[in-house]
Amino acid sequence: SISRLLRGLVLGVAATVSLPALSEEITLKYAFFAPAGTFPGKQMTHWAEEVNKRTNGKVKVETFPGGSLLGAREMWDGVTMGVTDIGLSAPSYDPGRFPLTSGMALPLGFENATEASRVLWEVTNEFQPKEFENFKVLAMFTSEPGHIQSKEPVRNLEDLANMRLRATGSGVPVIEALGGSAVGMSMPDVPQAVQTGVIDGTMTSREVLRDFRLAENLKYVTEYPMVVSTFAAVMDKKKWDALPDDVKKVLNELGDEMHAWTGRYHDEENVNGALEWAQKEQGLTILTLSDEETARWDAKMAPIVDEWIVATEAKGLPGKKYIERIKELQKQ
Ligand code: 3IO
Repeated sequence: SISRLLRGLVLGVAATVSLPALSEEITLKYAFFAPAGTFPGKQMTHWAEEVNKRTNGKVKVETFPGGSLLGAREMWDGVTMGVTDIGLSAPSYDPGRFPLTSGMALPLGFENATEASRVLWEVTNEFQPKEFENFKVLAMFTSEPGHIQSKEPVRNLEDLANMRLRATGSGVPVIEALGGSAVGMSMPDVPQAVQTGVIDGTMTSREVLRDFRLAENLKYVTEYPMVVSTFAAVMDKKKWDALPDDVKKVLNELGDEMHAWTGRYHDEENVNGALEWAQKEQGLTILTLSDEETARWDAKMAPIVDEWIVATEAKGLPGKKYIERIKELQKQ
């Protein structure tokens, strides 16, 4: 991955050197760590096409999906170093780097990606978290709340006790609170980890059953929505500042639209389509928890938010206000 970073750096420098004067055509490189056919990848393609259309062809966006330029955890530094102009990655993979935004990936009872994506965009604009200070945030959105997807059925906490489940960085404490053992890894690494038996399942949004073909091995979903994953598409602040005003205006307008576009696509087509496919073609079983069992799970989740507030305030960050505002915005 160092060699990939170096290769990317060389490509990036070459692209920077050949950047035309700003009155001319502008080409922006946009990197993402997972395949173009996944929902964040579709979001990237849609953004690229809209930018080209709305600037009357003046801005071209060259996309690099599938980690061809940068992997998930390399993305942020890759943007700063100029390996890519724009990078899309998941702040929820790295709560230490994005301490305030990690509050969005707590068990807060989001209904779906459309709601959580709107709230994420609004709290980010309102709080302007310091963790993004060197970046211009071009778009943000979330996945739907993650569900346990497993080889063996999970019907109660006892079933979870000896399971190794993959989670994002923010999802680790959630799986641990339920008594499971959590393994953090990036989404593209999950299919192989499932096939080789490194993990018994994953806690993720459910479209991955189709988009990463996980339903071939994971035959059970437990109907208990947990935490969303957050995504941000960012550009280096200095590079943003150098863009012409008319281009900035187009990108700002599009930024305001992307959370709703992506949330709708993910909730209505992506997840539903995947669940139908997995049930019909792969024999997926969806398990519901009894009311009594749901109450046990809810009780395990309850302290997580308060613990996060205490830890975040101790870092000198407005964790309490951030969560209060999220709860207000959820009602709107
Ligand atoms: C994700 C990342 C890349 C492509 C598709 C995806 N669906 C959900 C995620 C985020 C993630 O890793 C997770 O567990 O929620």
